[in-house]
Amino acid sequence: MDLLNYVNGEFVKHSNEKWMDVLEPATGKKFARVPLSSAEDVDLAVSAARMAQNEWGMLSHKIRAEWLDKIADALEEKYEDIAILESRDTGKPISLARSVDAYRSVTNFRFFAELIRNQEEEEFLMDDATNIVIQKPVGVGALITPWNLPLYLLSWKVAPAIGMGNTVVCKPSELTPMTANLLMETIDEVGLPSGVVNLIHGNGIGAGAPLTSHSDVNLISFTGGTDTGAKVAAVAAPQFKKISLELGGKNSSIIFDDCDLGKTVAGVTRAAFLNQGQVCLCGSRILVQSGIYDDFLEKFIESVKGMKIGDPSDEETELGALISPEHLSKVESYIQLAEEEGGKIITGGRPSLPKQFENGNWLSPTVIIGLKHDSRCSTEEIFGPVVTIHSFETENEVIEIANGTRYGLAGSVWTRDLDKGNRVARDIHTGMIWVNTWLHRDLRVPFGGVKDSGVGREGGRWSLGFFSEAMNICLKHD
Ligand code: TXE
Repeated sequence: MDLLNYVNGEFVKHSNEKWMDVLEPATGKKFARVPLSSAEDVDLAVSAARMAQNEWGMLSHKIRAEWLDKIADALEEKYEDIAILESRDTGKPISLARSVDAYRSVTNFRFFAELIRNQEEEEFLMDDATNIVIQKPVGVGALITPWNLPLYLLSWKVAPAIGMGNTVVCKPSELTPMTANLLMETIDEVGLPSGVVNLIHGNGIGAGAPLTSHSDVNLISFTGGTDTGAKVAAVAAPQFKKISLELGGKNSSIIFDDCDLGKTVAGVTRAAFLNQGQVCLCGSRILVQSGIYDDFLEKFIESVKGMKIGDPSDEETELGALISPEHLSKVESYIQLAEEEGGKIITGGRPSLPKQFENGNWLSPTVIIGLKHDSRCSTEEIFGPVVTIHSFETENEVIEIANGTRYGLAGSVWTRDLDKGNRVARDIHTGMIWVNTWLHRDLRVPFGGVKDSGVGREGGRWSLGFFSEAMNICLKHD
């Protein structure tokens, strides 16, 4: 299947003859081709978005919210298609593609429809004047997404962006273009006005960079690696574009000796290895209070070894393949580094799987102990099924360890004492902390990180604020 770009309400070929094979991470088999578009294609898409923006921006919040509902309804019809396609394109287990990717993609559109429908102008009254604050569209938005949660993250951006009156050009990862294509087919089917949502396939150099640097792009919402985020910011800043960056993470799971050990082992295993550890929120540094270290380690290893790895289309599978051979070798290079840094690998390595998977990107969940908490492996983002485990004595010590990386995205604290959980959370320099849970998501709360995990917040009213320009009109009374 040769994918096409989606520009001004039409599926169109890109302007050159450059393509990239789309491979199944589980088998290495080619199953589609994605266009490697260029600046020329990007320019057409931005022009289409620009042409459509004025009329789209003048519609009421209510009308635009109805369009979001229409897209949600149409996506819901394709729930199983989304799950199957996302699982095939990313290598993640079908159960995860259903419960996380398909579920959240529909929910994102529904959630923002509801939130935007009920948006009202704000008033601030003075004795002699009335201040009215309105939220105007920013203009044309560039939405750039990564390969780990393709439709989940694309829908997270498209829904509030167009809901607030902007028009957009989407640029999904070249590694996982399939469900972005399904979203365009859906948008086309519901008859969304042409030019409101456009999509250009391609890689960072050929399509991503021309899009972020385009003079007619007013806003960029980017999710991806920290290094790439820095490049995007460097291009956007001098042009004063509005920018939101959701970047990498190296999140700590902090386990106190008064935790519920059974629940904690299950929760920390899920936080460590969901989506093969390829989620920026994953808990890849496990910090255990010394009193329960041995007990936790024994139960955690048992839990990890019990995870079913293999065929992503098997309902029972808990761990699928990594996204690409290049990413697999990046992750394995960190495991090698861990040994050089004095770490001990308790479990891991290449799994033995049926022949049909021999060309897939497979790695068993890997647990490393004995590393210093400031070693490279326990402070740099590995973004695979690899965790390092460290012990600590006191609350102050673990807060210092948890804050000892360049990142500040998320983390979790496990203790029966919620006051302690709440207290410790406040001293951790991240955008989010879960206490006795992980990835428990209320879409109304702010999502994003500090330090090298990014800039800005999306989610709930924070998305509405980012995807609009607040304006104050002050009416002086006679
Ligand atoms: O991200 P990239 P990738 C981290 C994780 C992973 C690393 C690379 O560490 O190893 O990022 O993953 C487009 N201008 N996360 O390759 O390279 C690119 O085509 C504009 C964390 O997915 O940052 C893709 O669409 N765009 C992250 C998108 O940017 C450019 C989830 C992301 O690509 C560009 C995934 C450029 N110069 C990876 N270069 C999270 N926080 O969830 C590339 N792109």
